[in-house]
Amino acid sequence: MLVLDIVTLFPSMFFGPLDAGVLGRARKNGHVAIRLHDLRRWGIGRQRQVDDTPYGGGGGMVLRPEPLFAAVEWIRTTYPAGRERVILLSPQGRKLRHEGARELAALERVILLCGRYEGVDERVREGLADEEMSIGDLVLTGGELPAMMVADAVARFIPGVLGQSGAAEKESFADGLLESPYYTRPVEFRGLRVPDVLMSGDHRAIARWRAGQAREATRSKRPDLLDRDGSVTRRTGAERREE
Ligand code: 4HQ
Repeated sequence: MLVLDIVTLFPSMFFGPLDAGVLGRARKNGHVAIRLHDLRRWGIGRQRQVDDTPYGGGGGMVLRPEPLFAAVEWIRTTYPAGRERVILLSPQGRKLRHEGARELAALERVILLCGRYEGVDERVREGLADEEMSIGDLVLTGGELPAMMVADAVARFIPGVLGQSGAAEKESFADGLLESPYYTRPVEFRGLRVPDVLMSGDHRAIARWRAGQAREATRSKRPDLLDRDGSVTRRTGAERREE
């Protein structure tokens, strides 16, 4: 079982989103455990202070290092774990991707640190986090929503979390292409028909059609996933642009 220890100033943000659907069921079934830790608990002094003004000026507030270090140390002492990783959610991090989520799912424990305000004291990066992870090139008000995205994406890779459909579905993304379109009943809706091939019962023809649709969807919507010759190599956008 994978354990996610999430350190945050806003634990209540996680109530609800993690309880519903596939992730909620995975937690109930014991495939994944999520523990929330209120950073305020390790705040400094009578005010339980967790933030302060940045040295050198510039305005805004920065999370102090001590509460974050104390939180991680408390988690480690209270719940010892073997293979673990400490991840700081930050726009400076490596982008969260399918493969990255798969990697994390193989660990015993992941500690997710959610920042707020202008960010965290640099010493958290230097001496506490094993890596930084970003959910995309945009700025959010905190690391909580990104942490939920990590939790959701990682849970899908834990055996038993997805049913039979899941195994096949992972396969289809593993080829690096977008998925082909899906249709269900009715056969005709407001003049739009389900492609005949899908109702032909010819499984080889259906597989061929789907492969062609997947390639075409990828070419038109996400050409960045393809090489110049139209082939798929599993590389990041940055790696591809460097060529
Ligand atoms: N943050 N991917 C937390 C992000 C972010 C992202 C901005 C992280 C604010 C305090 N996190 N700081 N993008 O926008 O992970």
